[in-house]
Amino acid sequence: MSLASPLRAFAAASVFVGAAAINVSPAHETGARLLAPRSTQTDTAFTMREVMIPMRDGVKLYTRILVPKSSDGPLPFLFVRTPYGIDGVTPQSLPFAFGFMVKDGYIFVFQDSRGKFKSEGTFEMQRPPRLNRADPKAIDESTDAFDSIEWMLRNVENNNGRVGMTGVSYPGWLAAMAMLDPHPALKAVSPQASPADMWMGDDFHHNGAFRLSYGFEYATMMESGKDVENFTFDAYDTYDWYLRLGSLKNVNDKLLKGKIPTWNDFSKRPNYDGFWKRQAMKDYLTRVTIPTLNVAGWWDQEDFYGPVTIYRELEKHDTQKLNFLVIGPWNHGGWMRGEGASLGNIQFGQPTARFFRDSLMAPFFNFYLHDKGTLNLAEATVFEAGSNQWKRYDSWPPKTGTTNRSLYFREKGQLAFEPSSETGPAAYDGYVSDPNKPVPYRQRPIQATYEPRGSGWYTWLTEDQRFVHNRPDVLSYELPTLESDLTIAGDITVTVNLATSASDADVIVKLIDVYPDTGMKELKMNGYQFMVANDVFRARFRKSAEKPEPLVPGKVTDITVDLHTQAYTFKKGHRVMVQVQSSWFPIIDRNPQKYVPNIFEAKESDFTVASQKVFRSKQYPSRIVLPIVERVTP
Ligand code: PG9
Repeated sequence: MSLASPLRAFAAASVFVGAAAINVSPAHETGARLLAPRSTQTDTAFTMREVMIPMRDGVKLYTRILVPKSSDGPLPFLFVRTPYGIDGVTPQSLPFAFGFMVKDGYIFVFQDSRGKFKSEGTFEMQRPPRLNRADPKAIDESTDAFDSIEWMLRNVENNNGRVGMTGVSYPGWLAAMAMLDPHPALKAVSPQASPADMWMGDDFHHNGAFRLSYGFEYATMMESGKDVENFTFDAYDTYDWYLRLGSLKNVNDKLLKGKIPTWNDFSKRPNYDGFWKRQAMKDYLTRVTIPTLNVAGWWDQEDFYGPVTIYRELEKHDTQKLNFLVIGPWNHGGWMRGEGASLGNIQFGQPTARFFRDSLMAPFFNFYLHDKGTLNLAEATVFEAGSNQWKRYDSWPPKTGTTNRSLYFREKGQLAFEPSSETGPAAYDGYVSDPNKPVPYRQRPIQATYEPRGSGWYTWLTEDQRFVHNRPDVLSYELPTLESDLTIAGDITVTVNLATSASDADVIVKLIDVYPDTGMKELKMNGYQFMVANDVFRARFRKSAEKPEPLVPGKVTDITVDLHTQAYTFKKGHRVMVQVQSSWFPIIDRNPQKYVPNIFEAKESDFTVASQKVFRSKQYPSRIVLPIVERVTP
């Protein structure tokens, strides 16, 4: 186990699609493919300038400016800021990634964000907005964007005075931050897969449950040096590695020795305190002055909560109708590469990513930065998987046309629209949750997140859930086979009435589409269990995210899990399934199940086997609430 890694990240493609493209071989479904050295062409349509742009505090940021060699008139800028390195951005590589916009005419600008790669200054993970706004030298990501734009307008010839910003994930967040104190020339922004709240629902925690493998691997990758460096594991199956690691105390005691600031923040701040709140975007999203195209992927393994939350928060203030949402059937950044006709084993029947780039993103920027074309963009453009159709909505979630209906957990593993009439203490399903044998979140072996020789990370949300179905520590409930299509559109919640023998518990709930047992074109798709929505809730936070509280052993407690939002058709002949479990390892750290104030300081002896009872009685009805689309009778 060593922190220093011989693997130097190949960060080129990540400029375009977030960290997902770091250290991946071109054989994988990533942006690397877009930048593969397909061309030895030296005659390109762009000239490139490399500059160090001075910020208000004197720090200089390394920036590449790609100017088209010919244009009919002044051009707008398209500006991307990133912590992942911009060495891969060249006149040769640009058309592979941004070809769909090159044709419209842009001056493309890419910048290493503060403290990373060739930029000066200090990197701070998701630096919160500056506190002292009166201080002319105070900086944050918003001022860095502002100062860069000011410099570009003055120093790059033939610009039309307008700037657009975009980016996926961290670069998407940097684009969103630029909107806080926007430069007046910033005329359109598309934050894509931007995190919004790292404690509530994005990369590092979900509802306070710590995303162990991602948090550890990302923090060490970003903060071991000025570039990005992968942590070297001495095991191929990181499930084993994290289990052997034991208590999270060992991370600093044995490995990091306090050298990774973000890990120190994780371990000192397990609850939703001022640190996480100051970093979260919610409180800053109080006005919409710039047209904003928010983009999310239904099966984004990193940041789905973020873009949907940013859209919803902005929407509260969108009096001029400038705020738009697109959600497609993609993993993290999947809309910016390839065709998007499938993800893992799931087929969507059409090139959804290409459609997004050509028909939504390019026209959005063309309209606001060039005054060209008409903008035929719906408030929300949403891909309904299952029926495999794009749908246009006036609001998201839809305000009309759906009814929230409960599906109740019932005896013998059934789901039903009718609640149970059973009473008494025996109306439950039980299982034993053993923190020493946690349920894997994806099929083992679980390669490191950004394992350069290939990792199942990118598509794990689409994996067949049969690999855990019928494990003794996973409960499953199913509706009978559907006699007609069942479509959902909107927000999903689950309430689990749980009694545990211990004093803390994780509740993981998965909504699953079970494909027909026979008749699928591909044999392996017969009976496939495809996860449509999911999340984890750490029971200690049921009453307050700020002040966790133990559970009372044996007492039935209702735990509500937000499964976020979906548009999906469960087809006739399929079945609706819900699975419940208490561990999801190592994406979620092991809950010791014995309540301790800070799980990062748990002792080995705190990890306790727990008996869980999920109630399904009249008094304690566990249920999932689905936004079912009303059928229009002809
Ligand atoms: N999911 C990555 C990330 C973004 C922001 C903060 C931390 C991680 C990324 O792909 O950039």
